[in-house]
Amino acid sequence: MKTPQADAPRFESLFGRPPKVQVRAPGRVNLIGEHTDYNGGFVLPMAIPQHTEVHLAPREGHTVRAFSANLGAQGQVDAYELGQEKRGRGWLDYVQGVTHVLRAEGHVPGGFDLWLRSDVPVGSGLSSSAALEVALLRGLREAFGLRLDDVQLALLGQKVECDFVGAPVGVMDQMASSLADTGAALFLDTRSLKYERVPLPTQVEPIVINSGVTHSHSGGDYRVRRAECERAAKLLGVEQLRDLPDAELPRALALPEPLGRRVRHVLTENARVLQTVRALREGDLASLGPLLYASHASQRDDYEVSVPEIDLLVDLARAEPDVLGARLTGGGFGGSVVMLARTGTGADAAARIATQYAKQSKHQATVLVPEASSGR
Ligand code: GAF
Repeated sequence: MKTPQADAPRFESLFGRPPKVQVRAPGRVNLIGEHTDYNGGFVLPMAIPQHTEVHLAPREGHTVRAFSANLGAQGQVDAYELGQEKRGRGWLDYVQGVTHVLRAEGHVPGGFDLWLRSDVPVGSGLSSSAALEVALLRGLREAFGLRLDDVQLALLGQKVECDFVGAPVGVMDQMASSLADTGAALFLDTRSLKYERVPLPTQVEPIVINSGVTHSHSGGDYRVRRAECERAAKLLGVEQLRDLPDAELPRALALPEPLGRRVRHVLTENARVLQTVRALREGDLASLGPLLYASHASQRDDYEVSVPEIDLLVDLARAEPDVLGARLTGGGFGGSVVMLARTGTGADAAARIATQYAKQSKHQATVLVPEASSGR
């Protein structure tokens, strides 16, 4: 989807009546814990202010009519029949995927009219698709009285990706969109789905910068990483890499390249999440930066999901005295970096980093958090 267009028609003018339900769901930034979720490990995401907004009203029959305000005045109302969802229609696949999965799981929404808009940039590593899935599921839950709690809702969102869209993702993004907020990180055990909100110490603030290099998880690279982890787990005789004790790392490193390095990333990244949670709880600011930088190095060298533009943003962050640490966030192969800065310094540091980035790369960076500096 493109960025929201101010000239887009509203729900009332498209459908001739007001919406019955208006809900939203945020994108997320992952502070640390990357590519651990599909290995049964730990993650630490936060919600970001950017979100997807859904306006919706039930209608008689089984037709869904949907409009994306991100397409502006040029956009058109698309339609399909419940039970006849077919992938291959761009952003509408997420809507079709939600109704397909709901019905497959025994929840039966009727037809509805839908208007949506999102300011979570697509392909930025900030979960624009999870925000859409969770916002729509929230809207349908409210409009049709579906009996779903917030965790079940997140699991359905993940199923939309895996079973309909064709992106074999873990559960982090939908859990974050469904359960996280902007003031605290969501410490999630992706195996048990137990979670806890861990507030950031008041002395630090997150910064999120989008590199402008886009990615897609239904593409090959993410799938290949996931398959490598599954293969390594099988060769090592564990169900998931989460089950491999650290003492077994030498055995993993003897596997054919690059499996050992993939395992090393997952084991060390899980440990870094636990150390970050401890540092946040204890207000141990000195430990946070090295953990973020170590995570980035592991993603770049062992997991090989970074790109030169993202490495450049992380290097520029190192030159900023008030930035404690920085790393690639999200699935990788482009997307965004997350940084932690001393509170009150983030916006200026981000602006300087973006300026340098524009000079040294072919891309424009967008500062998304702190939100005031995004110029919206
Ligand atoms: C993407 C996926 F959707 C998540 O499930 C997770 O694997 C992440 O990449 C990497 O940590 O956002």
